Amino acid sequence: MVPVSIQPSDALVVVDVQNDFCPPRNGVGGALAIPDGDAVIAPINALAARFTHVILTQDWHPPRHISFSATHPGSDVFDVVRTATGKLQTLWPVHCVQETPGAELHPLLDIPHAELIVKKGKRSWIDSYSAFLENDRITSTGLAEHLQAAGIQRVFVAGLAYDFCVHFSARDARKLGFKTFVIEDACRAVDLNGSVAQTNAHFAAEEITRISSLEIL
Ligand code: VGL
Ligand code: ZN
Repeated sequence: MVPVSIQPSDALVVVDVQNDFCPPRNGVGGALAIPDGDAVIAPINALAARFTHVILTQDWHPPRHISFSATHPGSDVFDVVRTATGKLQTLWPVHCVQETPGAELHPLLDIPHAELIVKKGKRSWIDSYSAFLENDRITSTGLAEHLQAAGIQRVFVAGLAYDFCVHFSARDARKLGFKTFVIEDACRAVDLNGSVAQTNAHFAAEEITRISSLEIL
């Protein structure tokens, strides 16, 4: 265990802690519920209070988004298809539709000082797992520019899902030159076809550090 102390030039990126990725609560959310997804909220709230810079992301899809199996007649949820842009796309249940309760940030998330909310996956023809670059790998969400302007040097990533949006956000942060940490106990995974093992292999190869929130001083 190598403790890391939080600096003013660190940023916490809280990925997609939204109703649809958590078990339903009072009949709201759960469209793409990640097992135990709401268990990330308590550690994230506790950590966020100690960071000067906190950014939230929000999956924010139009109604007939390319990532929904309902948009592809004859397909099933979790099928992988090749889209018109040549990218492989995993198909999901309809989730996080713009302006619906399922797309709202989870009501127990308590980060009043969050400085930016990055909405991603907004365009019907392209998905965006990463908080930085959409899946065309060209279109910027603006987060990199925001962090660079704020003088951020290290990025800490937490949230949902470990093996999709946390995975791609952390790798892009690292590629952009930030020292990057993923706070494992503040994440939960979908775990689809070995996706957690693949995520861990990429993190190891790309010098992305997996830590526990207990190691953050
Ligand atoms: C996510 C699948 C589809 C995520 C978003 O936040 O990890 N996963 N859309
Ligand atoms: Zn999505």
